[in-house]
Amino acid sequence: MRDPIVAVATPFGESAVGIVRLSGKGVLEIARRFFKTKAEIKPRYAHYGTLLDEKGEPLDEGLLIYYKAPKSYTGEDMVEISLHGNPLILKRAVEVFISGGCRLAEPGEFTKRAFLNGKMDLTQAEAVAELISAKTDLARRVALRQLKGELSKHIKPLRESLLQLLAYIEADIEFSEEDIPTLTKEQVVSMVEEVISGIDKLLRTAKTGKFIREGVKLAIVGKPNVGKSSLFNALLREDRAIVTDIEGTTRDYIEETVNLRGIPLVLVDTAGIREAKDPVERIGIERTLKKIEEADVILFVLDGSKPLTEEDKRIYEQVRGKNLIVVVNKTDLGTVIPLEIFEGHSIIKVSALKGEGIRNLEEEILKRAGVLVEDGINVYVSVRHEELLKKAKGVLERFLERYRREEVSPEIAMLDIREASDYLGEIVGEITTEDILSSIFSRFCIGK
Ligand SMILES: Nc1nc2c(ncn2[C@@H]2O[C@H](COP(=O)(O)OP(=O)(O)O)[C@@H](O)[C@H]2O)c(=O)[nH]1
Ligand SMILES: [Mg+2]
Repeated sequence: MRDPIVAVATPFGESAVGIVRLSGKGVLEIARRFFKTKAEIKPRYAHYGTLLDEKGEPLDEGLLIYYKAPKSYTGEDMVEISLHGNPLILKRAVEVFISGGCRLAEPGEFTKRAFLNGKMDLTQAEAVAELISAKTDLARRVALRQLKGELSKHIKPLRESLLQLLAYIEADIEFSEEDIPTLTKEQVVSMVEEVISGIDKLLRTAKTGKFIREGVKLAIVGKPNVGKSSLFNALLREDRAIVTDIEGTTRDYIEETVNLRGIPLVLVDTAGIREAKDPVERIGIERTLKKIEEADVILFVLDGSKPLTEEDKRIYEQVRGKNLIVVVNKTDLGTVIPLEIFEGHSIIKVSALKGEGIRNLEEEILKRAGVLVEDGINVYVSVRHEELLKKAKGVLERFLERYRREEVSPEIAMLDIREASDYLGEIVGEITTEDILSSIFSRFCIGK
């Protein structure tokens, strides 16, 4: 068991209850010194008692639960004490346990220990952080499935296949003189191809995975007065941005997030792009251009009730190469604008003022972003997983190409297959280094 650590597990602020948790060697003895109960402390029972400070003065009263290793979150002896949720009390309680021999836990250290003690694999540990930070119900469901090991269930068989292949090749090298069953060339190729196709299936979830976790970034652009802020408000279903008929009302961008069927839409209402003399507006326009760069989808808004202007065309030239939806607004005033030049783009007609066509637009946004929610697969890989999957796939493809041309010796084949299987192992944490772990767990907060 590792050295005893302590941290507050609940958020800072006044609340009904606040929890201090301890994990590691000797935590029960440390807790007993300061927490006085009538009865003997038994594992998995709630014990009412009084927490004393370093001088033996009562600090608070609360409930203590002891979890005996290995049946605890971290796999070590753990103690959780529920006190009144006052930050002062919780801070003092931590100090008391530090005086008793604990040290303050690092960010994510409880979960890191759970991983190191084999209570969960790396994808599950990552899911803990995602479950806590999930912003939509879909994000929560995805995180929970990953926490239950669903992603590992997809990764591990792929790695197993590669390890099996490795064993065959190894046997081939060692016993090449003897008469033992080996794989035919076709069998090797089909095994590797199957692994690649399994990897592809997971890779296809990466984009949606990123959207579920981070949201789809949308920039609303167009010349002044076409109704960008009105559209922003209509999508938010809230009057957030200021709408007037004065050009240049929105001088800086405004950003808000709305939940669209489980996908966070990060909406950016931008300042109209135009030649501005006002320095404030000019800065706003520069910042707008940056938001356009970062956007996954751009809503290019036109006033459909008026003819197209040079200004519209100029803005169109700036954004036409991007992932674009042409939004023809103010349909309640009739549509006179010519749309031929936008052929090839999605065109959606709306009235931001009346809220018409907004649902259509939402559907189109998900489609243009490439969100893929139900596809028979119920896991969505993260950016870290995606990188490793791509590396594994790259190695396997290079291997196959040379293997087909009979350019690989069994020794080289072993190196390639081993490399690919190590990348997959890194996803679930069967292969890890201290660097990998600290980059993952440092993103957690203290007490997790
Ligand atoms: N009739 C009508 N007027 C609209 C519509 N959308 C916006 N407007 C009006 O157009 C003007 C400019 O709107 P605003 O959203 O501030 O445009 P922005 O400068 O592009 O942000 C305001 O007077 C809005 O009320 C619409 O769909 N129909
Ligand atoms: Mg505006």
